[in-house]
Amino acid sequence: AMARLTILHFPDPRLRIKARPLPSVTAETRQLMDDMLETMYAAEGIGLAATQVGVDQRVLVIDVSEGRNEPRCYANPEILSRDGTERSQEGCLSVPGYYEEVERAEFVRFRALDRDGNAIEFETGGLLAVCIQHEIDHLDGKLFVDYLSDLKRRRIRKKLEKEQREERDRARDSVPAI
Ligand code: QAP
Ligand code: CO
Repeated sequence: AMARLTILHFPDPRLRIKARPLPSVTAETRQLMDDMLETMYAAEGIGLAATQVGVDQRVLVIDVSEGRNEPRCYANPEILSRDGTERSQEGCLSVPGYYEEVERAEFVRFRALDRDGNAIEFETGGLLAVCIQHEIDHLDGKLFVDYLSDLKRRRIRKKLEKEQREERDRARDSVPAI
């Protein structure tokens, strides 16, 4: 059975942990991939890295298809080469409600292990290339807000901290006092 995981929000310090490579893809890895897919689809995202759900492993899931029926699961992802540059609007499930322009490589040559543990390699562009770069950044403890000005990043952090405080207080107030 699949389970929905909790997505960490910026500026949670766990988002800064550099994830560790997997020795191999096991049944446990596949369970994590499935849980991450369920979590990503429920949140209406196109990509999710294990770091975002507090798991210190180099695993990511992506679905950039229109029908949201082409799940991609990767372990130990690597960018072998990059070509060109492109600016596009990005968001992040760990930075809810904020979208900003980020510059990335336009094309990437990509290598990873798939859900079955087989080595795969391909070159891609467009949204998939942007998403791969964004998600690998997560595994290295990096967020898209790190590419913005200090002023923009600080504003986003302050607003999200306020929202998180308010959410925590609401949750506490809904528990009957002893
Ligand atoms: C990364 O991001 C990405 O703020 C994946 O309220 C984004 O799935 C790669 C989301 C853009 C390439 C281009 C964000 C959902 C989803 C939000 C996401 C939100 C609800 C972000
Ligand atoms: Co993200």
